[in-house]
Amino acid sequence: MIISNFIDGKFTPPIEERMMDNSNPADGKHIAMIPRASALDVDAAVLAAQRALPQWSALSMLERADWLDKIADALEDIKEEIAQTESLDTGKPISLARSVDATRSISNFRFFAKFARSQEPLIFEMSDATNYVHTSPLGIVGLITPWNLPLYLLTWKVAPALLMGNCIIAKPSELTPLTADLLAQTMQRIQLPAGVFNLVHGLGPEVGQAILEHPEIAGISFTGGTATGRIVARTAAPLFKRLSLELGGKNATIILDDANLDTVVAGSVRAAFTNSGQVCLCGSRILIHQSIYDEFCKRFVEQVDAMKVGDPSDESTQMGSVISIDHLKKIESYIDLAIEEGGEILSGGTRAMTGQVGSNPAGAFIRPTVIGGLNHLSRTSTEEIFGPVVTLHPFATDDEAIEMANCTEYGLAGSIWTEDAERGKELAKRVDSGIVWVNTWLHRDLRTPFGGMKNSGVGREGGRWSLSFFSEMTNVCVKH
Ligand code: TXE
Repeated sequence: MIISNFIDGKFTPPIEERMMDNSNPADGKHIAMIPRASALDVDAAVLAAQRALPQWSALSMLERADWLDKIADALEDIKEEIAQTESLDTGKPISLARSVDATRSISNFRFFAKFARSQEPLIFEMSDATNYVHTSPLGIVGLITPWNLPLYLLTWKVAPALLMGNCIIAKPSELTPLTADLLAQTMQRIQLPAGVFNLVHGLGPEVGQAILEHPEIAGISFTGGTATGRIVARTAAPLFKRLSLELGGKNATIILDDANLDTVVAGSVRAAFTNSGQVCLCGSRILIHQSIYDEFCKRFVEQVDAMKVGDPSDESTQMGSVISIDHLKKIESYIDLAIEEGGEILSGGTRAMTGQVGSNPAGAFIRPTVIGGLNHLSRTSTEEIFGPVVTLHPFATDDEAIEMANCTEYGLAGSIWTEDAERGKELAKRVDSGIVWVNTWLHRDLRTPFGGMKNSGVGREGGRWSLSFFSEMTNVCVKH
């Protein structure tokens, strides 16, 4: 398979003709050649976007909402292909690719279309004047996305950006370019006006950097690692670009003394190991009240030991591979570090795996890993590993749990488990994170603000926060 950029409504090879390899992390096999594009391709995409902008931005928001529904309908037709492709490109289980990646990519478009139709004009009356808030698009926006939830995170940005009348230059992760290509094919099939959605494939420091630096790109929405987020901020801020940064996390799952262990164990396993722990929201530190620590550990380890790791295409697989052998080595280096820091491996810790694909040494498989006995301030317990590794820590009081939850540089998400919802709700306000779930995890209402505090990011997306990120506002005050 050979993938091209999508610029001005056409699939075009990179101007400098450089290509690179894309492979399946579950078996190391080649899948596709993809463009290693350059700043020249970004320039071409920006020119196409500039030509498309006047007509696209002149449509009403409701007309653009109809386009979002058209995109959703067309993605619905290829839903199974999206799931299969995402599973192949990322090594995630097909069941997860269906239920999360394919389903939510479509619902991102549906949600923003419906949300647009519920918007009321913003009008503020004074005794002697009326204020009308007029929104216009930012213009051309750059969307840079990671490999863990490739189409899901891209469409989360594409849908509101289109709705508000912007034209897009998108760059998916070079590790997982395939479903973005399916999205481009979809845009072509439904005849979205040429130049409104452009896709440029390539490396972060090349194409990504060119997007950040391009003077005609007015806003950047970035999801990725905190270290890359720093580069994005450093490059884009002096150009006064609008910036949204969704970065890493090291989220705490807090289990209070009154929690119901039957539901908590399954919930915390899911929070820890969904997508091989490669979700920025994953609960990778589990803080447990000391009165139930031993019982929780026993039951948690039993469930983790029983998890089926293996062939992503097998319907019964619970955990597939991680994203690459390089990433696997990074995860293993953290397991070595944990042992150096005095930790005890309670489950996993090895490449051992089950299933046919797993037996291929080129597959990036690792068992879900549980580590006890570490200080909560150790490096393993505070740095983002972004893999299937959790650390367990006992605490004595609610205050201590909060202090431990807030002890990292991150502040993205967390969950609190208790039979007393009111107690959970009050405690949640003391967790320095953008999102806290009580007795659940990754339960998303797309109207709510999504984003992080501290080094987990800048700004919020979701619902009206996405609409305002992707638009400029003019307040028109008319004297009576
Ligand atoms: O992400 P990068 P990587 C974390 C996780 C992971 C680490 C590194 O800890 O181990 O980040 O992962 C593009 N200018 N998360 O290296 O580099 C890049 O091409 C512009 C957390 O894969 O941040 C890709 O499209 N763009 C996370 C995107 O940035 C640049 C999800 C993200 O890649 C660029 C993924 C540059 N100079 C990793 N350099 C989350 N929070 O969900 C790279 N890119």
